[in-house]
Amino acid sequence: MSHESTVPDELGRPAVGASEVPEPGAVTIVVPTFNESGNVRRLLHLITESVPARLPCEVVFVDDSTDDTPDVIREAAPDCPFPVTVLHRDEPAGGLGGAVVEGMKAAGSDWIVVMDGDCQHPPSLVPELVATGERANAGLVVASRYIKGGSRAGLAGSYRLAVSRAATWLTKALFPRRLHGISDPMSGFFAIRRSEVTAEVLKPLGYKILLELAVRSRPQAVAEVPFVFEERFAGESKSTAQEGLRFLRHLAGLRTTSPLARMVAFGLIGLSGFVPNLAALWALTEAGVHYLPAEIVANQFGVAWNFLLLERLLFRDRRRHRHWADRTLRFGLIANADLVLRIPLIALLVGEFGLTVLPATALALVITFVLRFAGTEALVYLPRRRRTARTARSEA
Ligand SMILES: Nc1nc2c(ncn2[C@@H]2O[C@H](COP(=O)(O)OP(=O)(O)O)[C@@H](O)[C@H]2O)c(=O)[nH]1
Ligand SMILES: [Mg+2]
Repeated sequence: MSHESTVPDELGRPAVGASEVPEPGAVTIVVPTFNESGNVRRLLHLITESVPARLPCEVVFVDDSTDDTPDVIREAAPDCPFPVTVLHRDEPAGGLGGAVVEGMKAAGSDWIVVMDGDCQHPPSLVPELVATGERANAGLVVASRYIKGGSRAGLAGSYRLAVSRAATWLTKALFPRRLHGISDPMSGFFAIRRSEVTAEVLKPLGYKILLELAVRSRPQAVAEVPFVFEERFAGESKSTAQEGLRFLRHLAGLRTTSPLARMVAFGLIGLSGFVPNLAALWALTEAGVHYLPAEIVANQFGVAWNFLLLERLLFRDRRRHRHWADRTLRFGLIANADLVLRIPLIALLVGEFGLTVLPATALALVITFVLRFAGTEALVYLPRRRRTARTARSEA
């Protein structure tokens, strides 16, 4: 890898030739930076002090800064006894997660350690993370604030402490199996074997990179090493309340990748739709509307409620395949077809299959629910296959 490359190719990564065989037992330290000019010199100094004597290393900064962070790194690089690369991105695709993916693609060593650029993660731990991975034959080694010997001394204030604790608890509760043995899934400090960095790992990552790695493509063996989360050396944290909301949405997205989990979420949202439906029914009948038209109108309130929640929570990332008016119309039709279909279906179950009314109604509810879910997935939010062909034709 070149000593310094500031212009990545069009895929945003430097060319890594076949001749560049990674050194065995070496580490690539990937550092995402956003306006860390006050920290990077000290970080490189700390790495110089504690890593190369114990483990051959290179450092790859993936930088989205608007300040002079890349210049400061370039000035400090010649003093380092290891290669330092800066990949500056003018278009910071994917933010922090995108930056880590770029760094992993550029890494040339057997091991990759991801760490923050603000000196909250002690570089002296880098050789130990890798050594632990080698010893335990693990694919992933997490630096944890939550096991004996670790702490969150640097989390400024009880508010951030409480938020961090609640987020960790919620995350562990949502993924008990996948995160088994990972006490600190929100840690931004971890080592991963390059052989574990598959195409699945390199899919765009969101905000909490480690969490996503563990949930989506968890390596077979995982080890942990305690660490003390230090105070930030200089500058300000980029974490905001907005990032917190993004994280919650992200968590919902991760949790609902399997069709079964999505169906459960779809059902829960559907159940919540009873509230606006019944409220509207009550208001309309109170206002003197006959109950039959009131039922039909009230149903639209439930449908609208469900649609809004589904759009915001469940199908957030799949909205782009169709225009919003198209999605609204299709969803409205599917949701109302359900009402029209249910009575004939109950009649069929009772008349043809000899069920009594209650089981027939229950079965019809289940069948129409599954049909509604499948219909919504397939007819409202599935990518349209012929779309590219059609666009290409219309552009030609
Ligand atoms: N490349 C890149 N790095 C980022 C971005 N956002 C944050 N970072 C870096 O990610 C690391 C952690 O961010 P920080 O603000 O310290 O988060 P905190 O430790 O949770 O307060 C730091 O090195 C930041 O400079 C981003 O959008 N792009
Ligand atoms: Mg920080």
